[in-house]
Amino acid sequence: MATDKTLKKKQVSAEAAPELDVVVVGAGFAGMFLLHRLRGLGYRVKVLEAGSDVGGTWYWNRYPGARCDVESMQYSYQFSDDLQQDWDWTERYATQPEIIRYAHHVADRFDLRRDIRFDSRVSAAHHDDARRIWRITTEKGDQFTARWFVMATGCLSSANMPDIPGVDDFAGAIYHTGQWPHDGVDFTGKRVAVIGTGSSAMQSIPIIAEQAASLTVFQRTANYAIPARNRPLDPADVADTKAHYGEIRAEAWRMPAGILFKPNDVSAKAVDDAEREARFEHRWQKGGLTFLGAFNDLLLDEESNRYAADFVRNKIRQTVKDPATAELLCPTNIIGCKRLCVDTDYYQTFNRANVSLVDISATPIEVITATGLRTGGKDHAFDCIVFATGFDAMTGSLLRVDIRGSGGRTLADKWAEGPKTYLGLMTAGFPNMFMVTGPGSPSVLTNMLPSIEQHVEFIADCVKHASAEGLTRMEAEESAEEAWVAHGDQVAGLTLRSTCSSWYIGANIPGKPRVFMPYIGGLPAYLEKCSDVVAKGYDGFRLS
Ligand code: N01
Repeated sequence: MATDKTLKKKQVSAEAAPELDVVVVGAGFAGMFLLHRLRGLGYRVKVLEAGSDVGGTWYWNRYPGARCDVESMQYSYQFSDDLQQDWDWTERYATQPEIIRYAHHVADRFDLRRDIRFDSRVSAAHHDDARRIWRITTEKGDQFTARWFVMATGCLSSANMPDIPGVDDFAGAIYHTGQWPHDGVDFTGKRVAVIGTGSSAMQSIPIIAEQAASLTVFQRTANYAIPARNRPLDPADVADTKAHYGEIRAEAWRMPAGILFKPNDVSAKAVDDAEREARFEHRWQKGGLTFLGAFNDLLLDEESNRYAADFVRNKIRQTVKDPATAELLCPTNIIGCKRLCVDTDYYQTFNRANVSLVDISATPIEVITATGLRTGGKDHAFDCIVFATGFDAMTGSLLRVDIRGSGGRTLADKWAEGPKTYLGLMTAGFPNMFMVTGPGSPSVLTNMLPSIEQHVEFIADCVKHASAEGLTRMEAEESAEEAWVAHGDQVAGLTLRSTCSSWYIGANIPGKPRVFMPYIGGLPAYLEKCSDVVAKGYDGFRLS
């Protein structure tokens, strides 16, 4: 016979039952895999996506030349061996159209779209403490309730549109690389301005320059780029990788960035000039981000870093014919402090007669006018302006949703001085809310696909564990969170990466707190910590 207590418990659970087990925000690679994994475990899941189809960052970033700078055979899911055996990448670095085709293939293959609501931007998510549920609202006014709420909104999804006066007065067309029109843009015969010289600019500038009548690049800070040396994949290499995918993936998990490559375990200061040059040259010829693995202390020691920076500056001077332009293109900061770029003919593009560079480091763009823009008191006329000005990284997409946790506290209030999380997965005071690759996790310092998969597996295990134990509330403990944040700050302080004005520390967004956001202790250390947490019964999390 049921006691009063058990009857009361039954009544509470009946009225508390939310319509869904999990609401996921975002149908990029994180949201897609979450849906597949959680649905496979029998949970009722709904994914809410602002775009009209899957793909996340690759859905929005369709600018000319957009491609991934992690090699395609590594920047792909590994949860399904059938999938990784069936799918054929065609180039060393996949283009955005090929990555989108892959995302569509995954959506079709696992029948994902039936549980994704597209064109549904989430505006608010409020936790109901009494019922232990989340109420999620979209901009259209649709409402959902769920026990668990996961923000799978990506690290670089909130486009940063600088607040330059006059944008609405411009008579021509304005584009942002991160919100590119789906039917493309034809720049033929146009006078084009590109603002910014980060990865998106460096990928798009060579292609826009081929089409445009003239292209003017407005540079605030020069950036380092290593040649991609992209090429079609050799079918024999693809077959070999597929035959050894398991071992290759396993080895990549042991690398600090989750990317398989052979780093040199020697200081740049421990070799003579000729050997140093030869090692840099070898990496330069191989191409890609692993240039920074030429020595083991390039991001730890300023002198070693200077050797690498000098090497790249010399390459720029050898490539760009006009000495004044070459000098402007030579970065002066620590190489690898801002995210290293990977390019195809970026520096060569400045040898074209229709391309010019304007240094705005000391003279910011004052105003956008009807006919162009003004900087340093000089007017420049354009038909199109391309903002390649990046993103409100890591926290932007989380904070633009009105998220309220326990007691109605807003996430914006909690993070007023910078994001605080436990493992980049949860933040104390926001029960049953997870983030995928949130601030405080290795995320953007790693190959995003494996990092996403690890978070999805962790989250799915939490949900499974809680339901198996009859628990309805899980949250990070404040003390565990504080210790993790302090550890993150401490390891960030050990590297040169935290020393410049990068988006890693929020420096690109006026007024944003300056905090090094990703966890820089390396993927293996992070994985070990996560395993340890689980082995100790979700140490640092409170379950009830
Ligand atoms: O953005 P960015 P992005 N006036 O922030 C300038 C990933 N990604 O879209 O350096 C004038 O790097 C700004 O100048 P400064 C990758 O992780 C990956 O290019 O702040 N200029 C900078 O030059 C990458 O790091 C791929 O002084 C202004 C540029 O705009 C991240 O996305 C491809 C300005 C912004 O550069 C972001 O890259 C593309 C202003 N008011 C992107 N505001 C892959 O290959 C900003 N700038 C995987």
